[in-house]
Amino acid sequence: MPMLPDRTRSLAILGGRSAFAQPRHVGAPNIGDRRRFYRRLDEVLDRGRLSNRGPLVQQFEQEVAARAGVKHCVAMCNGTTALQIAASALGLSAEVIVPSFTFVATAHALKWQGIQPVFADIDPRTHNLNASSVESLITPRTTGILGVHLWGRPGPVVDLQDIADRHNLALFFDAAHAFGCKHGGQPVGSFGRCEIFSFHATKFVNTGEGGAVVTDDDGLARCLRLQQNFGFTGLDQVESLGVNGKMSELAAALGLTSLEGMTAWMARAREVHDAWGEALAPLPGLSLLTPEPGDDSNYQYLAVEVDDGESGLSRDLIVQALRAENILARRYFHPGCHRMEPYVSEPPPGGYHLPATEHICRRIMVLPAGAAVTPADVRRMGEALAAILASGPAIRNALTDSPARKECKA
Ligand code: T4K
Repeated sequence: MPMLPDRTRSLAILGGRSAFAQPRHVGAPNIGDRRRFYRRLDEVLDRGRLSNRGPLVQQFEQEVAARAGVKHCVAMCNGTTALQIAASALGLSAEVIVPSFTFVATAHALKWQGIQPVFADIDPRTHNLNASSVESLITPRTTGILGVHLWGRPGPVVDLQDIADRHNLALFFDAAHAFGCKHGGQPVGSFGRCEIFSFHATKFVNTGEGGAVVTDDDGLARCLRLQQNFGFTGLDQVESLGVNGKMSELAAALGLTSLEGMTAWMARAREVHDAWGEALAPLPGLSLLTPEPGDDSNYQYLAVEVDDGESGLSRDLIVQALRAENILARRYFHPGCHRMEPYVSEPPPGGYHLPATEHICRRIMVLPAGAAVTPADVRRMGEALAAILASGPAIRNALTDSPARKECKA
C-alpha cells in the first residue's frame, strides 16, 4: 500500500474545511478570445440577420464539416434535436439499438420520435457498445443502430458497420462527446450514415446550446435541412414534415470563437488529463480511462473506475467526500437509461440483461477536468482524494446509512 498524506482530520466530510473555496466542476465552457466574439456579435447585430442560416451559421457548418472530414454539416439548436431529426431523416421506426450507458438524451431522442430504444450492453473495458450484444438484439422490428462514442472514445465502428451492412440497418453515431477525436487517424464525424455533435456549454467546443449532424450523404443532408426548417423548400413551399431545429447567428458567433481555440483547448485538456494520470497512479482501486492506442481524444471527460474492494471506500462515498471538498465529481451515466423513466417501467419480456452496464454504473466517477481546472488544481484534488482513501474507515463510520448519504445527489 503506498504512503498517503495524512489529512484525515481536516477532511470536509468529517467537519474540516473544504480543499477548495470555489467549486471545481467537471467542465467549464471554452469561450476563446472575447474581443473576437464581441466583434462577431456586433457584425450580427449590424447585419440584423439573427437566424435562418445566416453567414456565421454557414461558416460554422463549413468549419465543422472540414474538421469532421465530411461534405455536409447541418447546424442545429442542440444535440438532442439533432439526434431526433437524424433519426427522422434516416427514416427510422419501430426499434433502434442503443447503449443504456449514455446520457439519457440518446434514448429520449429516439423515444420522442416514437422509436423504441432497445438497450444493448457495453464492453466493460471501453464503455462503448458491445457488438455481440447489439447483434443478439436484432429482430425484424430493428431499423437502426445508434452507437455512442462515450467520453470521446470512438466506438467499435468497423464491427457495427459490418453488422449494419449484414442486416440492412442504418448505423449512425451520437458523437456528442467526440468532436475533434479520431479513430485510426479518421475523424469522428465520418462514420456510419451520419454523426451527431453537441455544442452545449459543457462541451469541448460550444455554442451555448447547439448541435450538428454531419454526413457525406447528399440526399440525407438535403432531408436533414428540410426537416430542421419546417420542411420549407421555398418561401411558401413545404415539401415534408419538419420542425425548428435551427442554430442562431448568436450561437454560431460563440461557436466560431470557440472553434478558433480548439487546438489550445485540446493541449490544455491533455495536460490536465496527464496530471490526473500522475495523481491517480499511486491511489489504490482507481483506474483512469485512457484513449485506445491509435485513437486521438479531445480529453474532455476524465472518467475513472472505482474498485471498492481495492480502494476501501465505495464509489458513492468517495463522490460524496469529494463534493464536500468542493470537488464536484459526477456519477455520469449512473444508473443507466434502462433504470430511468420511462424505460424502467417498460422492460422487455424477460427484463433487462445488461451486466457490464450495471457493473460500470456502480464504478464510474467523472472528475473535474478540461477548462474547469489547472494541473495545479489536479495535484490538490489528487491529495484530497488520497486523504479520502486513507480515511476510509472514519468516513464509512461517519456516513454509512446517514440521511446525508441517502440524499447523495452526484
Ligand atoms: N448525447 C450525449 C452522449 C450527451 O452527453 C448529450 C449531452 C447529448 C446527447 C445531448 O446534447 P445536448 O442536447 O445537451 O446538446 C450536461 C449537459 O447539459 C449535456 O449537454 C451533456 N450531454 C451532459 C453529459 O452533461 P448536466 O445536467 O450534467 O449539466 P450541468 O448543468 O450539471 O453541467 C455540468 C457542469 O458544467 C456544471 O457542474 C458546471 C459546468 N457548467 C455548466 C453549464 C450549463 C458551466 O460551467 N457552465 C454552464 O453554462 O448535463
